[in-house]
Amino acid sequence: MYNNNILIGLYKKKKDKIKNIEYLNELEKLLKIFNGKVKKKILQRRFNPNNLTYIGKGLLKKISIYVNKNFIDTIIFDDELSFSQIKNIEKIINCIITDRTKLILDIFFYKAKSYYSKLQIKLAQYRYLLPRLKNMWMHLKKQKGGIGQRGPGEKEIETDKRLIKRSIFFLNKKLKKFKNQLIIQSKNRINIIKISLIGYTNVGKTTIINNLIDKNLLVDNNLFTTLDTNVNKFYIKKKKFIIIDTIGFIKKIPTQLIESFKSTILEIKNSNIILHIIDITSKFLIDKILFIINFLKKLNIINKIIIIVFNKIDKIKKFNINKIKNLFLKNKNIFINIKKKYIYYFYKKKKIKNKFILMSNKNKIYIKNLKKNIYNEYLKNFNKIN
Ligand SMILES: Nc1nc2c(ncn2[C@@H]2O[C@H](COP(=O)(O)OP(=O)(O)OP(=O)(O)O)[C@@H](O)[C@H]2O)c(=O)[nH]1
Ligand SMILES: [Mg+2]
Repeated sequence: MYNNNILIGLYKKKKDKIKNIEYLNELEKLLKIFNGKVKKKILQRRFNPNNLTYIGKGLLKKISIYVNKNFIDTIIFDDELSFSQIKNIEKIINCIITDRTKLILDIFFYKAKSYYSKLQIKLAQYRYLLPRLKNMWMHLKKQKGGIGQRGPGEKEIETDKRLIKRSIFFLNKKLKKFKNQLIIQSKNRINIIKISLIGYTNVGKTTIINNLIDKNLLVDNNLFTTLDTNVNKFYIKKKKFIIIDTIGFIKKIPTQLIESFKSTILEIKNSNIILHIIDITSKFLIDKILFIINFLKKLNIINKIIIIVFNKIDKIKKFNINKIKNLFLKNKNIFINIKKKYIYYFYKKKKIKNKFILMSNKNKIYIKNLKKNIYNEYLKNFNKIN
């Protein structure tokens, strides 16, 4: 599986095409984790996915010929497929049919190291599997024709379903225990300022932490390098801070994962300062910023101090701040005041103001700048604590 792959996605309007090509490029980067090769990327223009086969049957038939000629073992669709879509496509094409969600879950499973992240991922995998098993049962029932008749395989599916439900129950129980431990831990840390780093995967979150506190946490030019929330302490002017590295975001993140990673989210919720890290060189920058802002909104993490950090500025050849400003001007929801170093966005018609800083991990001066900003925020807001 995942050796020779074809990637398939959709786009609605002409203007969406580039963005959707980028999604496929992202899938290609994800496959690198398994050393998988991409033999073909296909984008079809349609308003909605076909209920039965996601893309049109004609195109599927063409792909089928290509699959047989080029030893393709897996086709990955950019959106989550239903059980019946997979079954229908499998009738036309002779290889493994899967989707972005399954690929991300497989990567998390492959890379998770700590006991608890393994539990969280197991839970996400079972959540992905359960509705599919239910459908598998319906599928067999239809094949058999009669209601009440039990065919071969049904019993096994029933048993699997029961086993999975039981596993979900026990995993939830174990994770609840873990969450309670976290709540106690964070109560014990009430006098310590907690900073969470959040952002898209590969933007440099872990590198920033390594530079700030002289650590040697794993950093790589790959997606999803950090899969365990990392809590580290450090001092600025003898004041103790805790800094938390979190799992990177990705567009179309599987809902099963969000559900399972509640304890990670709790760490973000309990932070006093959030550093929202952005790779200034990434494509569709505003899109990614809005995606994270919306995510925070959904979790009701909105009235926090958020410092937006534009990282990797050493990679921009000629650093042109106005270029960035123009990028923001195009968007009604979010804009930037370069002189005052603020980013604004709207939430329920209320203007939210966040500080921003520009930095690069190649330059210690910027790290000092970051430390200074963190400390200033602390002084402004947490004098009461002491
Ligand atoms: N040029 C340049 N590269 C950087 C900078 N900061 C980080 N990087 C590189 O970006 C890549 C990703 O860095 P990480 O720190 O692993 O990124 P991350 O956000 O922790 O990624 P995940 O753990 O996957 O979410 C690495 O190859 C870093 O060396 C920077 O300021 N400039
Ligand atoms: Mg990391």
